[in-house]
Amino acid sequence: MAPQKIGADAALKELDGWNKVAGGRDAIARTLKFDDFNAAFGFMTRVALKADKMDHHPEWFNVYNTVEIVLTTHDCDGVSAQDIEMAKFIDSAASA
Ligand code: H2B
Repeated sequence: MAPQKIGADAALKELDGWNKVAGGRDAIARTLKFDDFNAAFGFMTRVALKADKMDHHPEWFNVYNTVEIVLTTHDCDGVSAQDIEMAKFIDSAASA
């Protein structure tokens, strides 16, 4: 069964540090900065393992110590509970 769309506005009420993406797409975004590439890639590795377990994958872009992340659920064409779970995991992994 496809996950249910919650929508970015409702999801953002449960999250700190996340924003709506520009351009009308129902998705949320956060940009994180780390000390260096090693820290950024270590974070990405932890998130990748979680994503694989959840079968829910971020859209992301990395340059050196910066990771730009967009979360949305392709199966329902918008933000779902899976994105909220992933966003919370990302926040905890980034501050670990
Ligand atoms: N990730 C995200 N972000 N959204 C999805 O809808 C999604 C996914 N669907 N990862 C999964 C994989 C689906 O394509 C597979 C077939 O389960």
